[in-house]
Amino acid sequence: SPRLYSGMQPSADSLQIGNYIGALLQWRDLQSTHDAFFSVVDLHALTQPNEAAELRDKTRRTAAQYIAAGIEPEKSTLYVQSHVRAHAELAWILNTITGFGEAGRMTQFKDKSARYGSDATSVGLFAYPVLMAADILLYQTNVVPVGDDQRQHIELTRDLAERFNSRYGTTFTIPEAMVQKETARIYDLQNPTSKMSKSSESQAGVLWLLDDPAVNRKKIMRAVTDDEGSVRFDRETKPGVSNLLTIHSALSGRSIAELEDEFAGSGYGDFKKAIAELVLSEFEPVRARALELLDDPAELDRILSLNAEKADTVADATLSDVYDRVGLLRRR
Ligand code: AQP
Repeated sequence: SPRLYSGMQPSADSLQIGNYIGALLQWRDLQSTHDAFFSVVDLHALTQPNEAAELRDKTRRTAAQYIAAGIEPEKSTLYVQSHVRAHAELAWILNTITGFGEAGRMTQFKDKSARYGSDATSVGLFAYPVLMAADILLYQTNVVPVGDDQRQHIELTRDLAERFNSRYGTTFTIPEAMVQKETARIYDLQNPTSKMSKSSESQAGVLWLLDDPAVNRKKIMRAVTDDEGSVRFDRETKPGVSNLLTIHSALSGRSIAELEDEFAGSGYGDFKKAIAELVLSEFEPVRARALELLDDPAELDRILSLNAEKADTVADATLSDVYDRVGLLRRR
C-alpha cells in the first residue's frame, strides 16, 4: 500500500478543532489504506520559543491526542520526530542542495519572519521547510496529506528530491501533496475570516479538544454570526455561519445543503445548540481517552519508543543510501 507521511507540531497543551477536522479525521481514515507514518514534530517546534519541561509535556500530550482520536500505534507508525536521528541528519544534507533564494521565497517564512523581526528570526525557521522535506523523503513517501497552506513546502520537497535524484542517481520517491477540499478549513469562532490556530492570540474563538466541555459549549454559543438571521452558507458575507456549517458538516457527515434545509426555520440559538451537542459528543470520548493515556506516561513512552524503532529502520535505510551517494566515508 502507498506510503503516507504527516505530522503536527507540539505547540500547545491541546489540539484545536481545526487540527482534528483538518488532519486527524483524515489520518484516521487513511491509515487503513496506507502505510502511514505520523510524527509529533518536536524539532520543528523548536523554531518557536519553548520552555524545556513544557515542550516535553506538549509532545506527550500531542501523541496522546493522536491515539485518542483513533490513530492506532500498532497499525500506523506514530512517533516523535527527535527520536529518529535521521531527520536532522538528512536535513543537513538537503540544506547543502537548497538555494538560499529558494528557501527565502517560502511564504510561511516571509510571514513569520516579518512578525518576529530579524533578530528573533532564527536560521532554524529559515530551514524549516528543508527539515520538512527530510521528514517526508526519509520514508520514501508517496502522499502527504496537508492543508492548503503547506502546498508550497511540498513543492520544495519535490524539487529537492528531483534535484538530488538527478545529481546522485535515483534515491528518493517523489511525493504528492494530498490537499483536502477548502471546506475542511476551520476558522476562528470570534474572527471567522482567519484560520483557527493553536497559536491564536485570543482563546475565545478556539475550541480545544481537551478543554472542559462547558467552556467549549459557551464558546460555540458566543460564536460570531451576523444579523441576517438565516442559516445559509456564504463564505463572503456570512463567514461565521458558514464556519459553523462547515464544523457541523465535517462532524455529522451531512452535506451543507441538507443542513441549510434542516435549519431553514430556526434561529441562530437553536443552530448553535445543535452544533454544541455535536462537538461535545465528538470530543467527549477523545478527551477521556487522551487524559487516561496521559495518566500513564510510562506506557505512552513505551508505545512511542517501539514506534520510533519501526521508523528508524525505514529512515536509516534511506539515510545510509544518501550518505553513500554524496561520498561520506562510512565508519567501520
Ligand atoms: N483551522 C484549521 N482548519 C483545518 N486544518 C487545520 N490545521 C491546522 N489548523 C487548521 C491542520 O492541522 C495540522 C497541524 O499542523 P501544525 O501543527 O504543523 O501547524 P499549523 O498548521 O500551523 O496548525 P496550527 O493549529 O495553526 O498550529 P500553530 O499555531 O502551532 O502554527 C495540519 O495538517 C494543518 O493543515
